[in-house]
Amino acid sequence: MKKIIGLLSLFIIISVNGFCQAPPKPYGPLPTQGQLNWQEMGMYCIIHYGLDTYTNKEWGYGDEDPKLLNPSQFSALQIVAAAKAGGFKGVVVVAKHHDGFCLWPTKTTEHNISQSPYKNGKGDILQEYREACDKLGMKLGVYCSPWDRNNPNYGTPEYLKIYQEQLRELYTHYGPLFISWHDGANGGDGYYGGKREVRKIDRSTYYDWKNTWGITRKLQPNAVIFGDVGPDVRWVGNEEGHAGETCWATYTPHAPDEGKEPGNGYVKDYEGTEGTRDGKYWMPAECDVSLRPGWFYHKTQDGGVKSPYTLLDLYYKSVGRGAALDLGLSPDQRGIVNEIDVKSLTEFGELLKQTFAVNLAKGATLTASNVRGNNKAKYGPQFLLDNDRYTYWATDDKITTPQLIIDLHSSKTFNVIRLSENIKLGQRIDSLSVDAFINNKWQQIASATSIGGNRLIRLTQNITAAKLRLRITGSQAAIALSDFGIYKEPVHLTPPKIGRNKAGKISITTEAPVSSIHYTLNGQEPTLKSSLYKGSFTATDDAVIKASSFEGKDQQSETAFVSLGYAKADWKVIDASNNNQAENAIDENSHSLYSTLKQESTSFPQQISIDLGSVKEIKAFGYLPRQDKQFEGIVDSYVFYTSNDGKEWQKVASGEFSNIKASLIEQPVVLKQSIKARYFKFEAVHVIAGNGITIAELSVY
Ligand code: FUL
Repeated sequence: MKKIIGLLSLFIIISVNGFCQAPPKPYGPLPTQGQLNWQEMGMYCIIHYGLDTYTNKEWGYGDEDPKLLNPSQFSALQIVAAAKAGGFKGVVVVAKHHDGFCLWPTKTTEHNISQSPYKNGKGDILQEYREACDKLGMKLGVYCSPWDRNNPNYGTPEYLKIYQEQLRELYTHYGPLFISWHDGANGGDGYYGGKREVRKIDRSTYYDWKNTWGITRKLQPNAVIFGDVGPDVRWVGNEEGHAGETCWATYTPHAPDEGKEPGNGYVKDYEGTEGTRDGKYWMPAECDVSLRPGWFYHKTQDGGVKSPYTLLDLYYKSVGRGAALDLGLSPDQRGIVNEIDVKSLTEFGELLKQTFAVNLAKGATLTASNVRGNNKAKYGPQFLLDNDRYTYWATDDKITTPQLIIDLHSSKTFNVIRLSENIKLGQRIDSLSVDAFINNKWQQIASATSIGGNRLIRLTQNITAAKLRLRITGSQAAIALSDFGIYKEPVHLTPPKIGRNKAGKISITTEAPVSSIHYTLNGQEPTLKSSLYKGSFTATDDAVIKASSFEGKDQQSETAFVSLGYAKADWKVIDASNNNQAENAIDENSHSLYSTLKQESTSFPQQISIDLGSVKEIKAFGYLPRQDKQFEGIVDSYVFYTSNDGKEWQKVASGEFSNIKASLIEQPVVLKQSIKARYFKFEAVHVIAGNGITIAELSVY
C-alpha cells in the first residue's frame, strides 16, 4: 500500500511539474501530408515550351501546325539541370497550354507530339522530363490547361471527358507527381476545330472541379492541387512573384458575385495575396513569375532575364513569406534553356547557398520567459536551432506573448532573420519583434506578421550585436515556434538603370553613389576597360547597351542590359482618337498615359498614327500597357499598319495580347517580315475593361 501511495504521489508530482504535459492543441485548419511536402520544397520551376516557342506567342490560337515543333537540341536533362542549379526542387511541365497541343502522345486528340517531326513522331517530351527528374533527384508536376483553343468540343460536356482523360493519362504514365497545376485563364475565342469563334463557359461549374480533383486524389494521392481556389495551394493573385507582406496560409476564396461558388478564374484573386487570417482552409500561396518577361521564349526578351539579385529579392517576397516560388523557365527554339538564363539561375543558386549556409545563431544560449509545463527537454527553446522544422519551443496554454533572450556569446554581423512555426499545429502566431542589444540598450531591429512555415526578414542594413531578444507580440494560442536563424547576405552593388528620354539621350543611373559605371554598345560584358559613363549620350538606333557599376577594382555589380528600339526624338503623332496628350504614347516615359477613357465616344476600333520622321526598317513593335495596376483601357486585341505617306495604310499584323491581364509587361510583336515604312498606326480593337484605350508607350524595333 505504501509503495502504491509513493508511486501515486510521484506521478502527481511529475504531472504538476509537467513532465507529462500534452502538446499544444492544434489551432485552426491544418496542412495535409501533401501540403507539408510541398512546403518543404519551397521552390520549383514551371516550364513553358511548345508551339508558342516557334510562333512567338504567349497564347496560341489553336490552329498552329504541329510540324513547327522540330527542336534541334531538345534536352529535358539540360532544362531540369538548369532548374536544379538555381536551387529549385522540382519542375512543373506545361504538358498542354491553351493552344491545346499535347507534348505527350495522348490518345485523346490528334493535336499532339506524334504529328510533329520531333523524333519522327515517336517523341514523348513528358517521358523525357520524367527520366531527367529521376536522374537528377528532382520532383515532377504537370500543368494541363483546362481551356483548349484547338478542341472542337470545347465548351460541351464531351470536352470535359476529354480533359479528364488527359489528366488520367498524365497521372498514370508520368508519376509520381508532386503537383497538378490548374490555371483560371479562359479567353473565349479560339480555333475550336475550325469554327474560329468565341466560346463561353460557366467557370464555377463547367470543369466539375470536385470530380476532376477526385481523379487527382485517386491517381496521385500525394500531389497537391494548385488553382485560384486551391484546393491545396492557392494562386497568389499576381504573376509578379510576390506574396503580401502579411501572408496567411489559411484562405477562404470568394466569388466575384455575391452568393455564387468561386472557381478557377472566378474568384476575387486579389484576396489570395494575403490570404485570410482564420480562413476556412489550409491553402498556402504559390507565387508564379517567369524568369523572362513572358512565359514562352521570345528572342526580343533576351535582355529581360531577371538577374540573380532580382531572383533573390523575389525569394524573400515569396518563400520568405511562407509561400512557394514557382519560377517560369522558357526553353528557346533549340529546346534548351538559353545560356543567359542558365547563368542567372546558377548565380542565384550560389547566392542562396552563400546566404543561408551558416546560421550565426548556432551555439547561442537561449533563455525563454516561459516553457510549456516547464518541460525544457520536450518544449525548450533549444529546438529552434536544431534544423528540424517540426521540433519546437512551446509555451503554456495561457502564454501567448513570451520572450526569448538569444545570447550569441560574441558579436555577430547579420542582415537576415529566419523564423518558422511547427505548422503541423496550424498557423498560431500573429506578430513578433526582434531587438538587438546595441550600445547597452535594447533596440528594435525588426518585426513581422504571419510566421507560418517560413518567414524571412531582410534587414535594410547590417546589424552587429552579441545579444538578441525575440518578442512574440501576438498569437492566437500557445506558441509552437520551430526555427530561429540569423544570416549574412553577401554585400553587393546594385546594377545601374538604363533609360532614354524623348530626345534620344541615354542615361545610366544608380540608386547610391558608386566609384564608376562602365558600358558597352556591342553586346559584350562591361569591364573596367569599357567606356566610362560620364553623362548622358546618344546611341544609334537599335543599340544594345550593357552597363555595370564598379566599386574599387574588384567589386562589380550585375550587368544591366537593354535592347532599345528606334529613338523617338523625331516621332510625331499625326492622328489619334483623342489628340489630347497623345504624345504620352511616345514620350519614353512609362508613367505618362495616353488615354481616351473620358471621351464621349465609346466605339471601337480606336487608333493612333505616328510619323517616325524618316523611313525605318521595322522588325517588331511593342505595346506597353499602363503600369499603375488599373485595367481600364488596356488593349488585348490589335491591328498594326504601316504606310509610306501617312494616308494609304497597309495591314501588317493583327492579333491578341494574350496574357496581358495577368502580366502587365511590354507586349512584343515580331512581324512576319520586316518592312520599310515611315508611318505606323496602332489600332485597338478590344480592351479588357473600360470604354476607351490607354497606352503607356509604343515602340518599334
Ligand atoms: C496563366 C496562363 O494564361 C499563362 O499563359 C501562363 O501559362 C501562366 C503560368 O498561367 O494562367
